Amino acid sequence: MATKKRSGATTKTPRTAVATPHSGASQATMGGPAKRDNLHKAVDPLGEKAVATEALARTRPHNAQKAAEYGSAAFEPPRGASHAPRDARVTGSTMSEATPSEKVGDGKPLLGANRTHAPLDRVRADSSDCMLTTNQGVFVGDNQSSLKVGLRGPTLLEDFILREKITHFDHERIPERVVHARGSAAHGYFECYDTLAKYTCADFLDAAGKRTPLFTRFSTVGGERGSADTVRDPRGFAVKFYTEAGNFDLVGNNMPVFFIQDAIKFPDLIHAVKAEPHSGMPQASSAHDTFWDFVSLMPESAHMLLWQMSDRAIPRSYRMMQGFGVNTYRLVDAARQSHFVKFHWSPRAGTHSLAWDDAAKIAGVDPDFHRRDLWEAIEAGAYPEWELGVQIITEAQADGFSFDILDATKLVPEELVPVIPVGRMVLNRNPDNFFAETEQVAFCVSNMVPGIDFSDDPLLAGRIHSYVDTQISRLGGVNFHELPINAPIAEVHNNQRDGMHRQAIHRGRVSYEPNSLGGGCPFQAGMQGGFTSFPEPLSDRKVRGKGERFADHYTQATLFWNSQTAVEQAHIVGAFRFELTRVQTPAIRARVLALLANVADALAQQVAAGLGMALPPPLPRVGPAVSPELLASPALSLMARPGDGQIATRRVAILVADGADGAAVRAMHTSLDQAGAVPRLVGLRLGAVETDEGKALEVDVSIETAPSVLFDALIVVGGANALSTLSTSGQALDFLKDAYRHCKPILSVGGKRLFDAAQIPPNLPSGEADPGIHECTRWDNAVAARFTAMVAKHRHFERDSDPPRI
Ligand code: HDE
Repeated sequence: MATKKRSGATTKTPRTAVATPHSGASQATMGGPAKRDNLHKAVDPLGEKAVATEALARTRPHNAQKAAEYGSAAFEPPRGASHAPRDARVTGSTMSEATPSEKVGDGKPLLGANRTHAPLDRVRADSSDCMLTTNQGVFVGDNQSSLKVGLRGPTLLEDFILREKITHFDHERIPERVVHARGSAAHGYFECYDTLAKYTCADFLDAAGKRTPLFTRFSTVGGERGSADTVRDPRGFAVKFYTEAGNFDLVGNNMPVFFIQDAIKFPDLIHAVKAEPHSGMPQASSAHDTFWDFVSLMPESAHMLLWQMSDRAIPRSYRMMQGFGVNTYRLVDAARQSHFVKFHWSPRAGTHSLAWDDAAKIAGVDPDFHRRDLWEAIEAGAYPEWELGVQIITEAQADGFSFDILDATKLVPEELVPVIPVGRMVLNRNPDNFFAETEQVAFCVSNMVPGIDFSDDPLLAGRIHSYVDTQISRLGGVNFHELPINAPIAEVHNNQRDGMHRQAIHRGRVSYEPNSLGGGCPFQAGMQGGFTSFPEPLSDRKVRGKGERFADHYTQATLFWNSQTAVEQAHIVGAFRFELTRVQTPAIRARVLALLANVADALAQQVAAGLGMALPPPLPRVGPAVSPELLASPALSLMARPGDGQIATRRVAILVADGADGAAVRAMHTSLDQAGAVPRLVGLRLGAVETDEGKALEVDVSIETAPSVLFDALIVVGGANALSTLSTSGQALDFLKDAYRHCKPILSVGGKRLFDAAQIPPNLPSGEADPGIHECTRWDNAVAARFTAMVAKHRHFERDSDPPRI
C-alpha cells in the first residue's frame, strides 16, 4: 500500500498518539504554568513533553548523513534518518490536540497520515433533501429578493446574503489556459499487460493486470475556451496517472512531432498562431498571415506543417485519434540503466477523420461535436479505449540514426523501432463537474515518477518549467496540487507550507529538514523508491545552439508525404490551399511554397497551382543532405489503423417521411442498435410520420437540427410517397449531397428517386460501381451485412475528388 511504501520504518502504519507516563518537570516559561509536580505531586504533561522532546533531540547529536551529499557518495543518496518520539505529543503542535469536537475531530491524530488524499468521494456534494444555505452554512430564508427598506425602498448594504452570492458569482471565471483552452476530459484506468521491469521500475508498469486510475483531457490548441471543436489544429492528449508512487503526467498531442525545436521559441509560435493582436481574429485557426509568416521563416516546422494540414488535424472523434508523448523520455530500471522511450497511444476504434467541408460545417451546427461525442459514448457505456505502446531505444541506436531523437520535429519510424504494447487505457467515467475537474485539472510535464526520466530534448526542458508556472496564475497560487482532481492517491508529506488556499492543516512545529524535533520526519527516501535522476554523464561548454542533425528540416516531412495515400495527399494539398488563400500577403504565400518545394515537388506544384502562383525556387537548406533510413513509413498513414471492424457508436441517419416503409425502418433500427451503432430517425420536422402501414413513427430529430455532417452514414427509406416528399425538400437533397461529398456510406431502401433528385452518381468516375452506395428494394439480412461493412469502412474515398463532383 502507498502508506507503507511512502512512510518510514518507524511509521509503517498510522499510529494513534499515546502519552507515555514519566516523571519529568516542566520548565516554566514567562506565561506558562509553574512546576506543578513539585507543589502538588500531580501529573505534569508539559514536563513529560519537555523531557521526551529533549530525548528525541538527543537521538540526533549530529547530522550523520551530511557526508552523503558530497562527491561520489551523492550518486547513492541514503534514506533519511528518523526516530520515533517516545511520546507522540512531542511532534504535535499543541498539548490541547486531544480536545475533541465535531469540527477538529476525535482528538486522536493519525500519525504519519495525510487525510486530504482519500478518494474524490470526500469532496463530492449533493443537495438532495437539503435546505439552501450561505457558504457559512446559514439557512437562507428567502432566495428571491434582496433586503430593502420597504417593498419599493433602497437595498441595504447589510444584505450579506446578496453580497456573498453576487461576489462569488463575480469571480466564477478563472483565466483560461494560454494554449489548449478548449478541452474535454474523463476518468478511467490504465491496465498494465505485463511487467516492464526489464526497462523501468515505474510502479504502474510493474505487474500484469495492475490498474492505475487516471484522468485524461483532450483539447484543441489555439482556440479560446468557447471555440469550436472541429477546427484544424493539433489535439492535446494529456493523461494524469494517479500511481501509487505519485502522479505521472504524460502530456502529449495527437501528432508525434512539433513545430519548433527549442522551448525559447514557444511564445513566438503561440503569438503567431493565436488571433492577431490588433483585430482579435481569427479564432481557433492557423489560416492567417502571422502564423504562416512565422513558420515559413522557421523551416524546422515543415514536418509538423504536413501533419497539421493532414486529416489528423480534423479527427472524427477524440476516441478515434492516436496520442504521442512527442518528446523523447527515458525509462530507468531498478539498476539505473536507461533506455530512451517514445510513448504512443493507439485507439481501439481506429484512426478516423472528418472531411474538411464536414469539419467546417459541424463547427456551425454543433461546436461541441467532440465534447458531446466523448460524453455520450461514456454515458452510453461505450467506453473508449487506447493501447499504450513504447518504442525503446538504446543510446547506441539513437547515435546511429540519421536524425536526432532529441529533436521534437522528428519521429522514430515504427519500421525502425517497433512499438511494444504495454497496457491499455479505458475511459469509463464522466466528470461530475466540468469546472472542478476538467477545468481545474493541472497537467505538469514535471509530474514525473521513479522509473521514468527526461531526455535532454531542449523543448522538453522548457516544458518542465512552463506547466507548473502557468498553473500558478491560472489556478491562483502554489497549492493547486491540493485541488481534489490534482491530488495524488499517494500521500504527500513534505515541509512546504502556506500559500494561497492551503487545504492541509499540518500538525506540529517542524517544517524543515533535517530536524530532530520532528523525529527526523518526513525524511528523504534515498535509493529505495525515492526519485533519483538518471546520472547522465555530461561535460561540455555552455552554448545557445542546436545539434548538427537538428539542421535537417525536410527529410521527415518528405517521409510523411511519401507515406500518405493518394487521398490523404490530396487533402493535404487542399488544406495548404485553403490556409494560404486566407493569407493576405503574397510574399508569405510564396515563402511557404518555397518551403514546400524542399519537401516534395508534387506537393509544391499542386499547392502553387491551387493559389494561381508560379512555384518559386526552394528555400536554401541550412544543413547537409541526409540519407534517410526509409523512404516511406506506411504506419504514418491514417489508413494504417482502420480499427476493429465494428460499427459501435457510429451515428446512422435514417431519413424518413410520411409513407415510409415502417417494417423496414423498425428492422434496420433494431439491427443497427444491436450492433452498438446509434440510429436516429431524421424527419423534415419533429413529431410523427405515418408509415405505409398507417402507423405513427416518432421522429428523433429534424433535418435542420441534425444535418448530414453530424452522421457517419445515411439510409434513405422509401415507401409510398416518402421519397417524393423528401425530393421536394432542399434540406433532404443537401443531406444526401453532403453525405456523398464527404464520402459517407449511403443506402437507399425501396427506390432511388431521392438519389436521382440529388443527382447522386451510382458509379465512380472510373465507371465502376461506388462501393459506398447501395440501392435495394427491401431491408434483409444480406443488406444489413453489406451496410455494416460499408459503415465499418468509415469513408469511401474512391469517390473523393477535388473539386467535389456534386
Ligand atoms: Fe504544452 N503547454 N507547451 N505542449 N500542452 C500547456 O499548460 C508548453 C507542447 C500540451 O489538457 C500549458 O496547463 C511549452 C508540446 C497539452 O490541460 C503551458 C511548450 C506538446 C496541453 C504549455 C509546449 C504540448 C498543454 C498551457 C514548448 C505535445 C494541455 C496550459 C516548450 C507533447 C494540457 C497548461 C491540459 C498545455 C507550455 C509544447 C502538449 C503554457 C512551453 C510539444 C496537451 O504550460
